[in-house]
Amino acid sequence: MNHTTASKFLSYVLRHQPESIGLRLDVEGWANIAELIDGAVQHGKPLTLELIHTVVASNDKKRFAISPDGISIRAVQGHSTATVDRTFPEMTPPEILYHGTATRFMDSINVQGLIPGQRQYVHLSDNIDTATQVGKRYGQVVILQIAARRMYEQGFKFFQAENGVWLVDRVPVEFLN
Ligand code: HQG
Repeated sequence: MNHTTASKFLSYVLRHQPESIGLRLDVEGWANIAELIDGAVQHGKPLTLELIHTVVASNDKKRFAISPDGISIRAVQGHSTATVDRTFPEMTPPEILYHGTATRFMDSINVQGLIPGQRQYVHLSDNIDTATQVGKRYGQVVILQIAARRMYEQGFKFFQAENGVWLVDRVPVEFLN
């Protein structure tokens, strides 16, 4: 398994489908690393401890974290599996946050605002570069400016994951620009 394959596999089992390899995640998203490796190997994915450590250390977006005792691993955000309900620190957002999306979603977004889709939160970033990378995955990119501070002042809760990604339940149309 090369790095990219291993990273995608970790995203898949630690965010979306742990049951695909018989893995259990706790409510904070933690998986036992030994169980993860066993489950992977039993399902034909030759994952090793060394590969896991390399992927975690070199991951561009710091998607994964290993517990201080080295026993467990989790994805820091991006979950869709209902077994995980992480607590994130609630934070005061900056004036503006960004969301990158694709032109083909805009008709719907202009009616519904931003909704989480399969994931548990709408993901926002504090910089246009990241938002551009995120939006490009789905087609012709559109960068939306979110009046985050105004939302916060009106009672919306904002959370920030350890890797800097901002999370909110939804963004109504009136806060989009
Ligand atoms: C769009 C990746 C229609 C939304 C990224 C997005 C991110 C709507 C798509 C993280 C909509 C959901 C999350 C509405 C939102 N109508 N479409 N009302 N509201 N959408 O992948 O934010 O690389 O679940 O704009 O880097 O793109 O995996 O969310 O295009 O940080 O670590 O529905 O995933 O991180 O797509 O990406 P996603 P996202 P990783």
